[in-house]
This record gives sequence, C-alpha cells and structure tokens, in this order.
Amino acid sequence: MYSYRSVFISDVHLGSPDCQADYLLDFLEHVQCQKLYLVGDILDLIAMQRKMRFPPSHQAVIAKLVALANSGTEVVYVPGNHDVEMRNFCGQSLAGIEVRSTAIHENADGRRFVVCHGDQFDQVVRYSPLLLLVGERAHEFLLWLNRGCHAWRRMRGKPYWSLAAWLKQRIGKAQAFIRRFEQAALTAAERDHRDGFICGHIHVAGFRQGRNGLYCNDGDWVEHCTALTEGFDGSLEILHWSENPCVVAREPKPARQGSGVPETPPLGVAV
Ligand SMILES: [Mn+2]
Repeated sequence: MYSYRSVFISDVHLGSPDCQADYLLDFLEHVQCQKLYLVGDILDLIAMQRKMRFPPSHQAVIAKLVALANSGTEVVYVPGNHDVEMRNFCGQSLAGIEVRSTAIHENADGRRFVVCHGDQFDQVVRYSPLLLLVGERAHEFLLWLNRGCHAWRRMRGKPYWSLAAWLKQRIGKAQAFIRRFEQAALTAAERDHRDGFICGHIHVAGFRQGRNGLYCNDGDWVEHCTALTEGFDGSLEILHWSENPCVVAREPKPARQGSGVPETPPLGVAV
C-alpha cells in the first residue's frame, strides 16, 4: 500500500474509449491518502455526447471514488472543460464528494497552492499542441492508433507504452505550448499570492519552478497514467502507475536568489 497525505489526479476521461480505467482502479486500490483531489476532466461528457458509453470498469471507478469519500478520505472535485456541466454543483457535496470551482490546497509544510483544471489558460496559450499541429481529426486518429498500439503490446505481454506521449515529447511546438501554459499558471498563482499552481488539462505531468512559485501538473489517465502525490512532509512527486509503479519526477528546488534562469526540471514522463 502506498500512503500519502494528498493525491491529485485529473484527465481521467471516464466515458471516453481512451480512458485507462483499469490502471486507475488498480491505482486507487493500492494508494491511500487523507485528501484526494479530482482536478477536472474526470468525466468526458463531450465524448459521451458523441457516443453514449460507460463500461463497467468506468462505473467501478465512480463507485470506488464514492466509497473513498465515504470511508474517511476527503475527496474534492474541481471540474474541467470536458465535465464543465459539473460546475453547476460547485459548493455542493455529491455522494460525499465536494465539488468546487477552484480549491486552495495547504501543504504539510505550509505552502498554499491553487488547484484548478487549467482550461482557463486556453485563451492565453491557444489550443493543445497536437490540435495546433494536425487538427482535431488527426488527434483523434492518433489516439485511435495509440489504442491499437496498446492492444497489440498487451497481446504480446509488453507493458503499457504511449505512442501519443512519445510523439508529443518530440515535437518542438508542443514544448513551446507547454512552456506558455506553465507560465500562464505561474502568473495566475503569483497574482493570487499563492505558492504555486496545481493543474492538469494538457496531459503532461511535470514541475516547473518559477521565480515566485511552483507549477505542478498531475498528468492524465488517458496517455500516461500519472498522479501528483504529497508526502507527509509536504514534498511533491509524480507517480507513474503501471505494472511497475515508479516516481518519474520530484519537485525541483527553488532557484537560488540571483542565479538568473530557474533550473529546468524534466518535463512529462518517460514511458
Ligand atoms: Mn481538459
């Protein structure tokens, strides 16, 4: 059993064929925490509008989250852009899950983070990197190809590997997009006088130490299967869940005063 003070997950996309519900269920079975944040795009109401589907494994994820909320875990749900309708429930409790438009998380070490899905920065950064490059249809095709690749590898007994993730990491424009997104989040955190910003949305887990704050992205359960975790001392890590769970990133140390450019932490995850 993995034990944490807090766990942040987002971009689960339940109801979409790309959701890695089995991995997430396995993760939720093996991880315990005092506080679980669902940082948006948990449900994919857009995909469900196109084709209504909600297989048993997706239902099991909902049942597990509700069970956690009713057995001592504080579960906070901050809806995103694919489950934007859930924002109508902000301020309410759904089956024990607290729905909020934004949350403030206080770390064990006293740092305070804004917790928000991140789609509000779309205006600033304009579109996702792959949409920008190849258009929506091609992005869907890539995800479809990714599913085929996953099925083929599974048949051959190989662990999960993401084609889409591999491509994204290698596309320069995608990296430039990610930088703009990080900067927008850091600026927002600074404006709110917080110590950092915790979000999802772009499906790239990682940290970025800004001049006055820390950017944290918990990734997704479509391409990478990652969560942001807070230990009991307040330290933040990104955990990649697969047959062999591993920590793929730790929060960078703040740049020293006067050292100029902040250090560059690893971006995304190597899967
Ligand atoms: Mn999103």
